[in-house]
Amino acid sequence: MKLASERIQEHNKQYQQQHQQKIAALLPQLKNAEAVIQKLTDFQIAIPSWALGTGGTRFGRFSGSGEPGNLEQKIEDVGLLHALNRSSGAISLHIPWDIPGDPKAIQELAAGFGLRFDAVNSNTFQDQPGQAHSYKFGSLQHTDKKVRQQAIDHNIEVIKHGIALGSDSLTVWLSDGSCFPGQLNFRKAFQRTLDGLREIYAALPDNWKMFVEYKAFEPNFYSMTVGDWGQSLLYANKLGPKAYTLVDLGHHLANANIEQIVALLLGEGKLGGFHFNDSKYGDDDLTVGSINPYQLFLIFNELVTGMDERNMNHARDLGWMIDASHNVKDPLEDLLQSVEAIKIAYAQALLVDQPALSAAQEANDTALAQEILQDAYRTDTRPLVAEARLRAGAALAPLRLYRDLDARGQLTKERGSKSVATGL
Ligand code: PSV
Ligand code: MN
Repeated sequence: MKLASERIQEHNKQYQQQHQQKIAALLPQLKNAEAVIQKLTDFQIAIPSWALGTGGTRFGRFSGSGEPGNLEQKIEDVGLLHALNRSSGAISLHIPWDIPGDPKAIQELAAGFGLRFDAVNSNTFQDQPGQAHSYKFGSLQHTDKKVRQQAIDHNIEVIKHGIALGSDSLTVWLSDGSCFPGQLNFRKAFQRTLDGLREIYAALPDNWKMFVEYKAFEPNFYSMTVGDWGQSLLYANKLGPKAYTLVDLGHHLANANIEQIVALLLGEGKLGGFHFNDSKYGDDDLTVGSINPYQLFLIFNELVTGMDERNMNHARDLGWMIDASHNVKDPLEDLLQSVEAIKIAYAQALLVDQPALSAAQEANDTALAQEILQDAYRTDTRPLVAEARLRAGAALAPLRLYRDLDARGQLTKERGSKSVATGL
């Protein structure tokens, strides 16, 4: 479904006056509004190809309608999101869920929507039909060399798909681990995994990055071989300068201080990328910002200061991606909400008076430090985010326009009510 720019202009005309009032009230309160708006315009968040259909839990999946049935349709969906918000200018593919048949044609299709290809993701956490060896007892950690080799070969294959699409990073998430004490020799599992990652690392083109994603639990509930940021950092440090840790917000034990983890990884120059989502109990894959927006803001505060200290480009130097599963909401609506929540938190973090915060910290003025942070957090940054969208030619209220267009109805007419997307 293509969205004509006239339709966006028509929508913006309708909400222009309301928006002008809000932005006019906010701007005089801010010192750096123009710089913030520019940063918001530049900041793009990649959409995972597996989040465009309805997800599920192990108890079932209640599919929606008009879901994308192939990679082309997934790209069209991300194109629609990007037309609405001009903030979702990249797509991340999971192989083999989304193998591009004709990479050149796929790249052209994506470019037509203004999209590039973000990190490619390998999958050694499921057995595929016809696969020679099973990953039931792990992939890179496996006791059998043949299984490990199969997992290495798969990752190298994924890199090749990525090269053909113009991607420049590989995300490796391993579900390897154990379910019961005694099942696994931890040190051997670590060493085998490291050896496998080294072979994959050796196949990376010079300009590529490898992201090592960690997860504390699931599917193995006793130990995970890349279970936390410490383990991921160990691998990344041993692998070399192209390897980084990837933080998925849902992959921590409850109440983990993620902002501190982010600060330290950035300080070490080893934070590579992000998977945004939110959770109440575990890896619930809920819409980012829907449960704990303050934590999201605190994370962004560390990201902004940490990146600034290292002279990093906020938009380009880390991989930004959503990784969520949409069980009850329309996935496209959920993704619009996710991007909005990320940008609101980013804008709030850009408003923190960093010199004042730093002075309060040095003076051990705890109350003042909290005031400074919360002052920024309690600023309604939505008009700034909307202004950035307006200037980029996107919709002032993307979700409202999506509904006014009856986009899901249109997609259902085109694709039918029973199409089920590959992925989660
Ligand atoms: C695992 O829970 C994960 O976060 C990894 O990023 C996977 O690639 C993705 O979800 C899809 O299952
Ligand atoms: Mn993830």
